[in-house]
Amino acid sequence: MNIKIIDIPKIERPEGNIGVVQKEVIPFDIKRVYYLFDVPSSAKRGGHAHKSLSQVLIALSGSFDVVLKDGNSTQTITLNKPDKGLLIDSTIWRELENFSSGAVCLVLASAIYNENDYIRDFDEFIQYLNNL
Ligand code: T46
Repeated sequence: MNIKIIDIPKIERPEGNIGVVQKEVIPFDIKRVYYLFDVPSSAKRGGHAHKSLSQVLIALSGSFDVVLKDGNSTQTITLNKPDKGLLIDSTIWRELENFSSGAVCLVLASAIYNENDYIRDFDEFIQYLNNL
């Protein structure tokens, strides 16, 4: 599956740490940054794939699970460290769930928001993969 955990360089000090996301750490030019916060623990986010967008998800605070499907296999990754980023390439179905209290999901994206890039129906996603 076209996903990868990226180590975010950190500067550690007794008085606290700094995570530094410089351009060489991310395999695309960052065109948009957004974040999910105040997500109820019962909520599910995502439930879609992107035709061309790549993204890196970082749990800046708290934890949540990312369920990933590429049409052949399913993988669940728990994000709970602010110095780990999950790279999700295009054409991967994602669902985000089990958000802890106070969780913040930072997303670095390779393009500005475009609803036409979304596939929000799973059957349509499988059909899209079969036609690639
Ligand atoms: C993803 C997961 C991790 C915008 O207008 N601009 C934006 O940049 C975004 C991200 C969303 N929106 C609008 C579109 C919808 O009307 O906000 C509404 C909720 O978006 P969505 O249902 O796509 O939100 P999530 O949390 O399910 O998914 C988002 C990203 O869309 C998606 O790419 O991977 O976060």
